[in-house]
Formats: sequence, structure tokens, C-alpha cells
Amino acid sequence: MSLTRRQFVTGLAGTGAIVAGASVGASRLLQQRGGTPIPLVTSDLHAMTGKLRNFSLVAAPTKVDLGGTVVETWAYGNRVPGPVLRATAGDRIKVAFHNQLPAPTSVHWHGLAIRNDMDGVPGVTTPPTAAGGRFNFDFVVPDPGTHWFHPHTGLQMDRGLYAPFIIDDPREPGAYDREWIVVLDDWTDGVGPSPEQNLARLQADGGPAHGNGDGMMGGMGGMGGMGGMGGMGGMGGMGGMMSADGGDVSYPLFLINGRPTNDPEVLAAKPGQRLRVRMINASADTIYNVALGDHTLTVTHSDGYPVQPALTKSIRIGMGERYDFTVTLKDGVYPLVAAPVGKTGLARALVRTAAGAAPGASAQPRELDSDPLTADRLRVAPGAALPARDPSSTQELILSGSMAPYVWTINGATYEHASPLTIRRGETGRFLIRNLSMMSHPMHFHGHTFQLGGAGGTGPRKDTVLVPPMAAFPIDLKADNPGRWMVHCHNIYHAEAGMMTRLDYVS
Ligand SMILES: [Cu+2]
Repeated sequence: MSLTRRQFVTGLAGTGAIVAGASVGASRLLQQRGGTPIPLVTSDLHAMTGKLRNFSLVAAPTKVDLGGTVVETWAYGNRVPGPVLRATAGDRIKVAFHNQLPAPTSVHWHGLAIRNDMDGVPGVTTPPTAAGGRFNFDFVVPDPGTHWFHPHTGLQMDRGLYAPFIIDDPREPGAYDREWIVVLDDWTDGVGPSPEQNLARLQADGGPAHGNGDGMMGGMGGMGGMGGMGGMGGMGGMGGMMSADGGDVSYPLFLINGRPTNDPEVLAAKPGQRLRVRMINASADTIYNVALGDHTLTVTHSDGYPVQPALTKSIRIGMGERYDFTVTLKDGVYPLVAAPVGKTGLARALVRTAAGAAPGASAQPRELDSDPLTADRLRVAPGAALPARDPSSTQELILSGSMAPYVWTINGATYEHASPLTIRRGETGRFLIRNLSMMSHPMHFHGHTFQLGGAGGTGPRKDTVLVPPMAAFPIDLKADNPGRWMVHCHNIYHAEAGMMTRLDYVS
């Protein structure tokens, strides 16, 4: 999944994209601004390039080779991760989607502030695509950045159904020689219990699911008595039974670009080259600390939006988040390691700029001993902040839950009982996310990016923010994309156990 810049430029024509002169241009967009939503307009702010790109996408059962173990799973384009979709900000995208899975599915374009009816949330924005069925997506991609797509149906994302969606910035200075898309994933399908078995076990036993089936659950069942502390987060009193932040599911494997540690992807490069890494955490239940051995990283983007360059030895990335960083490569063989927080195992790939032996499969760069960079320490790049404005409303999102019963809530309610958050078009709304549990929750807003800390401030723009245990983060969001939008935890097990709500535009 690595391309030189030259390959990238020439490769665009070969991706299956058909570039045609569409008749809808920026001037027409301007004329139609301010009226009711029209089919091609996504939000109030973005011009279109007039280019049309056609893609086809198939979701189907397939077999993948995980370091010598062949497993059956569900994937896009018969590969894990699925095929990279790539376009330029302002392009119109058509995706002819064919569901060859034996179940209904959906495709959500994570991080893209596109028109509401293309957002891919069954029952809220977009009809599900039935088994054997087709759906034609058609939308304009407004903002550049490192994004991705996955189903918004049950636990399907915890199979192999995920892929990068890269939106290039025509103004990108391109101060790098190479690009490397790095997708992190926690893997159980075919080598451990299925995602559905894991959730069933969490719900039945009220404790963490363990993939090795070693009978631990009997002992863990004793935590059932703690179910009464729902308001405080059931994890609070579990001292010692598992790391507070270790997720709810144990995974047999952690993958980088679909490859386990015994068969890592190798990026072949030259010493002195400047590498841009686009990192996506497609995991269902795993947060990572990430480092490249012997290198210092310069973080340049969070969730696709530019930040003031920040030097760090390691980065913490939650589910659904993306970070871009650059690094000047040294002479040798270096492991890129993603160490799952609170879990056993690791994901790795290699960067090779010279001959020589690769480090051992379990080698951990000393950079992982450093304090990882988190989003709250990033500062927005000039020009990327939301306009400074006092929020017209403040709404709280109280995050809590319990392991027994296995229930996760926003404002005390599971999704089926939730009262939607509301906003009026044109407003800037403030949302105060308070985590009253002892687990981190990566909170994701559909259809928008928010500014961490407040509009016009110094915090980064993001669409997914990892909220640590007992932390409170204010975020501001500009209401420029009307519709009914999902707001949820991107721990897919938490989402399934209720940790979702909606943001509805009201008049
Ligand atoms: Cu959560």
C-alpha cells in the first residue's frame, strides 16, 4: 500500500477512476447556496472541482492468508484492508456497491462530511443494502484528508470490512518523498470467536470476552454483582482483573495492513527519504501506542485536518481516529509497532532502507516507553480552526456503562431510548463530553468535524476523539451539513451495547 509520488500521480488513472467533465461547477453551487439541500451539495462551505470519479465496490465472503493461516472472513474486493479509494477534495464520487454477503450491510464513509442520505447508516440516513443487492452512492467529497469506510451494521466492521478513503488536497505542499497508508486492526474472525460470539459472551457473562476459550469466564462472572454501579461505570471496581483501558475483547492477532507480526509488510525505501504515513485505526475494540524504532515522528494531521507540526516518539490512536505523520528515514531496518493498550500482543510492519536482519517479531521500540502524544496536546494549523463564535447552545454527553449487565450509555440511555441532541443550521453548538467510566471512549460525530476545546481556539479539528476515563472534553461543531447524524462510541461493542445517539437538525 505504498506509492512513490510518481507512482501516485500516474496511478490515479489506473485505479478504476474515470474522470469526466461534469457539468456542475462551483458557480452553480454558489447559486444554490442557502436553499434547501440539492442532490450534489454536501455542506455550505465547499466548492466542487467538476470532476467525476466512478468506483465499484464489492463486499463478499473471501479467504485471507494471515501469516500462513488461511481464514474465511468478509471483505471488500477480496482483500484486507479493502481497496483504497482516492479522490481530490471537491470531486463528485459515484460508488456502485454490490453486496455479495449473505446478510444486509451498509457502507459508512468515515470522516467525510457528505450529504446526509449517503452517510450509510441503515434506519437513519440510507437504506440497508440487502444480501445480493446493490446501492449506488453519489456524493461530493468536501474535505481533504486520511479517511476510511466500513459497514454501519452490527459488528461487521470487526470482520475484514474496512478500507482507506484518501482525499487529496490540491494545495498540499507535498513535503515528502513517499507515502505509506498504515491500517491497524484487531483480528478474531476465523482464528478466535466470531465478533457476534464475543458480544454474546459479554452480554451473557457480564465480563470481558477472552478469545482463547480458557474457561476464564467462570471466574469473571463474579463481577455480576457490580452491575449496580452503572452510573459510575462498572469498570471502576475491577482492580487488577484487567487493565482499566484494555478494551472488552481479547484478540488473537493484531494486524498492520492485513498482516500479522510473523509476516509483516515491508516498506522498501531509501535512507534520507521523507516518508508520510497515513495511519488509520480500523480496530473494533483496541487503542494503540505507535512508534517507529529509532525515529522521531512529526505529526501533521489529525482525522484529516492539519495541525501545527508536533514532534513525538509515539502516538496514541483510538478506534476510528487517523493521524498523519512524517519521518526522515535512517539507514537500516526499523519496526513500525502498534502496541495495544492494556492487551497482550502487538501489530508491526517494517521499514527497510538497507540490507540487514530485521528485528525480532516481538521487539518493542524503546520509543514506546515514552509518553504517547494524544489529541489534546495538538494545536490546530493556521486556517483550520472553526470561526471563533460563542456557542449558541451547550449539550452534555455523559458517558457511562457497566460490564454486568453489559450496557454502555450516553446521558444514561442506550440508543433505543436516547433523546437526540439537537442543533439549528448555521449555529455553532458546544458538546461537553464527560466520561464517567473507567474506560476510554473514542467518540465519533458523523457528517461534521468539530474543534476540540472550542471554536476559534487552539485545539485540533477532529471527527473522533478518544476521551480518557473520567475526563471531560468540550468540543464545538458548526452546523453546516443538515440532516440526522449518528454520534457514537467507536468501540463497536460499546456502540452495539447502546453507546450511540443522534444529532438532529431542527428548525
Ligand atoms: Cu466506548
